[in-house]
Amino acid sequence: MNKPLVGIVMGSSSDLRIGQKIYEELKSFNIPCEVTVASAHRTPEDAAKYAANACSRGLRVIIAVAGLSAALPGVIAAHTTLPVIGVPVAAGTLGGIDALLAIAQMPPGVPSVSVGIDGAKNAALMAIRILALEDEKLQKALDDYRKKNEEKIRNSRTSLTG
Ligand code: RP5
Repeated sequence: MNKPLVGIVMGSSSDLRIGQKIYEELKSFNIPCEVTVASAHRTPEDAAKYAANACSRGLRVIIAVAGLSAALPGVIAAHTTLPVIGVPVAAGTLGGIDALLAIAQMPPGVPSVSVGIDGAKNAALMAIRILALEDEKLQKALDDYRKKNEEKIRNSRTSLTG
């Protein structure tokens, strides 16, 4: 089995509905990946250790999935120089806005980027774009994907006029 290139870290097993979608999207491009649970607040040492060892284990991108006061992507970013993509989860009373802001509003020097709330698909696709920078075959797969999407949109035009 190939060594994972993308690490999906979730703040809780309750984030699995998002983690699973990311995993499936990555798998549809044959990207080796792994899924882990480590919480920035409940198991902070585990989260820090995961991030600190990620690069030397061969990971190239980390996708951190968390809801509520989502510190996980930031904590991961604080312990690695790998690109960190945060996925804010619609958990709790604020519907994910809290997590979105927590991920996006990182202090200068410690970047984590955020996709939209519950944005599993785009998180996976962004990770794939990063990997494709050094992988021509993957770049070609992304081009094919984009063309297929174009076709889908064109074919979905309605015939309503007037
Ligand atoms: C966050 O709190 C997790 O990422 C999850 O989205 C949310 C709720 O966690 P649980 O109480 O379901 O474990 O840390």
